[in-house]
Amino acid sequence: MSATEPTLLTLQEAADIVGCHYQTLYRRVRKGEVPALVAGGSYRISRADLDVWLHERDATAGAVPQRAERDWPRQSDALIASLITGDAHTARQQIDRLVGGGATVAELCDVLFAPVLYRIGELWHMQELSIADEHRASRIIEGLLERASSARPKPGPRVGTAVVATAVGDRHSLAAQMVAAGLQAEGFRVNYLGAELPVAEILTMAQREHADLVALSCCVAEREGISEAVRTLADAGFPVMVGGSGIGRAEALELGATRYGGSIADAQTFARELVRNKPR
Ligand code: B12
Repeated sequence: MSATEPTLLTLQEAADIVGCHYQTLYRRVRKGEVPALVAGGSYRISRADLDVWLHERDATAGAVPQRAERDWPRQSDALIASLITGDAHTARQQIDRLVGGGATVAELCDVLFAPVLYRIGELWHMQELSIADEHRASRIIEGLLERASSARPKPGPRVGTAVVATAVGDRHSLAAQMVAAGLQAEGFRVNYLGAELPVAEILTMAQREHADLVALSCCVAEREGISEAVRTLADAGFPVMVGGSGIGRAEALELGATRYGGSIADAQTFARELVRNKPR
């Protein structure tokens, strides 16, 4: 290669540098967040572009997980193996070890649980896992998330109140549960409402609890529920944060969201900003 030729990395090579699973990077590339080009039928990322992206990412103090010291791809493989066999006990032990070693809730969600769920989805799509296998795996992850989230509660008074849900038409509660766990780890009092809630119910809860923030997760292409929810909550004056694999930044902002987040770390960054700017 000549000195002027850019170094092009495969997704796996770039993911190793970032310290995330290659599927996480793949998702960011697909969303246009990480610049990439297609060569020989697969994505390539220039080393220079990756360095710029990493620099910007790290400069936004915790906006996405810092480079992991842990071997997350290996952790993902181990967790997938436990989930596929329905071995909740081994999965719990793995999470206890990670939490004991200092892994944060955001890290677990963004670099372990989410990539593992995408993989489960792929296996399901390829009919290598049944619907029952997928349901069992989702249920085990719900339990792991609860466990990780209650392991190290943030001490001190609550810094704010949040309402977290998915809109009508979206049954994917797990991503919302991750947001709830992430905000709780930031010291928020979280009213987690689960999936598919009519907007009138979300609004009433937000008003009654004097919510500082409403977070909505969206994992589907269906738009009626999320559009109505964002519009109604924003019109009522609540900061509305939207995220999830079903929606991108531009669309979320167009619907009227105050902020878009692509990760649990993003949710936490916005929550911290809200607290900093809260009138005393
Ligand atoms: C598990 C699963 C289910 C479970 C959900 C269990 C549960 N309790 O959540 C069940 C079985 C219920 C289910 C049902 C269906 N599902 Co489904 N499901 C999945 C699967 C495998 C994983 C979803 C998940 O939890 N992902 C992990 C989350 C955490 O990832 P994420 O959304 O990217 O979230 C991360 C960030 O985006 C961010 N984030 C997320 N939300 C928010 C919010 C805020 C505010 C912020 C800041 C950040 C943030 O943080 C997270 C962590 O990093 C996906 C596959 C996939 N590729 O995701 C399909 C998938 C989402 N399902 C899909 C479909 C089609 C369905 C069904 C229609 C299937 C059917 N024919 O019945 C139904 C019903 C859908 C409905 N109406 O809601 C499609 C959606 C396609 C689309 N664009 O519409 C997918 C993508 C699978 C596919 N490739 O076709 N599903």
